[in-house]
Amino acid sequence: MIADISAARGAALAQIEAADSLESIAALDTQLLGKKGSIAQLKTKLGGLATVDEKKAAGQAVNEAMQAVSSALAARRVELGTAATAARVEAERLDLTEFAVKPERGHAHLVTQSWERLEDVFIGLGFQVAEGPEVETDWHNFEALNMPIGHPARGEWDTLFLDHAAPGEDVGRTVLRTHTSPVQIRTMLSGMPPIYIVAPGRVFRRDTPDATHMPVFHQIEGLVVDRDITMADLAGTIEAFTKAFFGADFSSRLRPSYFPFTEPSAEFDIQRPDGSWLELGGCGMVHPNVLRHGGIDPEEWSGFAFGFGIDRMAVMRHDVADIRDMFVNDIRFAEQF
Ligand code: FA5
Repeated sequence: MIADISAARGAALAQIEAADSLESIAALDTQLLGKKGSIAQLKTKLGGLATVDEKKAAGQAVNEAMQAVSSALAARRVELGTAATAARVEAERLDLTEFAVKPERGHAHLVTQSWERLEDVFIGLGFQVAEGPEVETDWHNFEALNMPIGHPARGEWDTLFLDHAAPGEDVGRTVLRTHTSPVQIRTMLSGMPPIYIVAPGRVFRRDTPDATHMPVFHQIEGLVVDRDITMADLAGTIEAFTKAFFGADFSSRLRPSYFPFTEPSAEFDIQRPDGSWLELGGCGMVHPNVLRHGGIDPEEWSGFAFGFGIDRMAVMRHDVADIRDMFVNDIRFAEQF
């Protein structure tokens, strides 16, 4: 009898140990401790024992077994309950760490970066930043720049006119500025020399987009008007700018050229450390007629001016094969710079 009780107790404890959920513990509770449970069933056999001592010993063994099973059930219930809670907490956990990670930040477009760096470098060289309107009068864009109506050089700039020609005139009087040079005139008219300004801005031409041309692009203009300004000041300024902007191992050169608003005129190129030359823009000594249109006496003052394409410079500098990539806003392109 004692051996049976001990066997039943052992089997029950093993079942409890093997239970892997709170549901199976609940089932075992009824099954093992209920009236029809294996141990309770042994109780019914106590009456058949021969002696009082035997009955007593067996009764005690049954009670002890019941108690052992009961506390094993309770212990396993706590164990499984803790595991279930932990699993639920893990499953319901909100991952807030993404807010601790810094969100990815964008950055300025290559054109904007170049524009801002150009301003910084010229401010470092003692220039101030000026600006003018994108919608310009024909007078500021051409005439004051020594290109009267009918001047053949007007054809160099494929102009977008905003109004029709008045009767008896060949062209309209309002244009989308074809270059930043009209800011020269506006600056001269708004104050007296000395003038040391740069004017970055958007310009427009009736150019068909291709690998090196856009109908809307950006230029930066420079204008210096002071006493005794010479071509040497122009060359020195271009050289100082080249080294400050591109690096000490870059240099510059001027090549003779023609612009109606400068005399003499030049193209300026920069030389890369590998020896190759890049054509950057135009420059020259401000034409006396332009100074006069700006209300400045060319007998007393002289000056130089320069202008170049910001986008064109940026694509050359970064070896971008097609200038149109600068305007498509493809993130895969933009994020490289
Ligand atoms: C001018 O526009 C003159 N105003 C520059 C100047 C200023 C000369 C002051 C003398 C004194 P040009 O048309 O060459 O010049 O244009 C200057 C630069 O603008 C070019 O060298 C090129 O870098 C850029 N550019 C011209 N057309 C385009 C275009 N369609 N797309 C992109 N960049 C252009």
